[in-house]
Amino acid sequence: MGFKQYLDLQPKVREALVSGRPVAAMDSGIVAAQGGPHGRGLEMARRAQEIMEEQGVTPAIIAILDGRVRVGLEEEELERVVSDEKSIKTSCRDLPTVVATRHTGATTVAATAFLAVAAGIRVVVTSGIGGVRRGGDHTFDISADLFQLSRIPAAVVCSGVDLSQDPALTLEYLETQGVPVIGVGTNDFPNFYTPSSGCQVSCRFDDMASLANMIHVKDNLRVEGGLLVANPIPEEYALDLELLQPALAQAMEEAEERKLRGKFLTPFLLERLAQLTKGATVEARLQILYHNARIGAQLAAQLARLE
Ligand code: PSU
Ligand code: MN
Repeated sequence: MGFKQYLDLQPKVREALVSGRPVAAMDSGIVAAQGGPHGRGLEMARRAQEIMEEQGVTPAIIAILDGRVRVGLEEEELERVVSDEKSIKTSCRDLPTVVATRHTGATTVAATAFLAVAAGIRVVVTSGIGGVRRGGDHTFDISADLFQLSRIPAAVVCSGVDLSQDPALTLEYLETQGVPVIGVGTNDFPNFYTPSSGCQVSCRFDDMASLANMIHVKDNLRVEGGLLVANPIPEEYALDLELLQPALAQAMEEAEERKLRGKFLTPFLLERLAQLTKGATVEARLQILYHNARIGAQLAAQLARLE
């Protein structure tokens, strides 16, 4: 039985997978309270799903509901995940506990990628992946998303790492872990709210057919692990980093005062940044997610053609 005894595939996701039609996963962590969606989680999830459908791709949001691994959510299930204030932020190490104790969990990128691949889905759409935090060279605050991506053969489509992370350290860590970082139409690693961090990606692909082919070659070569697909925020939605710096500094200082550590830090910072910028970061994250949903769906469609 193994993994399947805990899995509930949404019927339309199952049908798509069985008939070889493209499916792209999305993490529930970004739309649940922990993702700091500031009351806009449902709108965000619905629109991202719609965008994937418009590309002919079946969306599969992943979450844990009462200990069941759910791949693809019905509308009322999505509403539960978004509104459940007690849902547990679930990374890979939390998965066995959340499932065994029949709790409800919103999955991080790491857990989403793990469950997606187990269910037969290769592409994961998110807004920002966890990174090496600013100061992470001495705090050791390095997201499990990065390490898990070195083991799980998923292509995670994101727009870089959020502002509280250090893009240069994140890229060093990914290099060590052997994770290719692909720039979509760019050589620059995106900086989440702006298109460039000033750091370089490891390779650039301008269209998803060529990237799908590279992934196919990677599989044939048996190069293990996943890929980070870095898709820059469209210029018209980019924020002014200068204006964000004071809010970021304040949020990080408050987190320090509260001695926030581990899994609680990212949710706090995302929410505080949203409050301090009066929702500007949330608006940008919505647009980031929609753009990633489009690119992720295109990649899933191209991969399905090769299989
Ligand atoms: N960054 C964002 N939005 C998010 C997250 C990160 O801009 O919602 C969430 C994702 O679920 C990601 C997780 O996988 O936080 C990483 O948490 P940590 O930094 O604790 O590893
Ligand atoms: Mn951390």
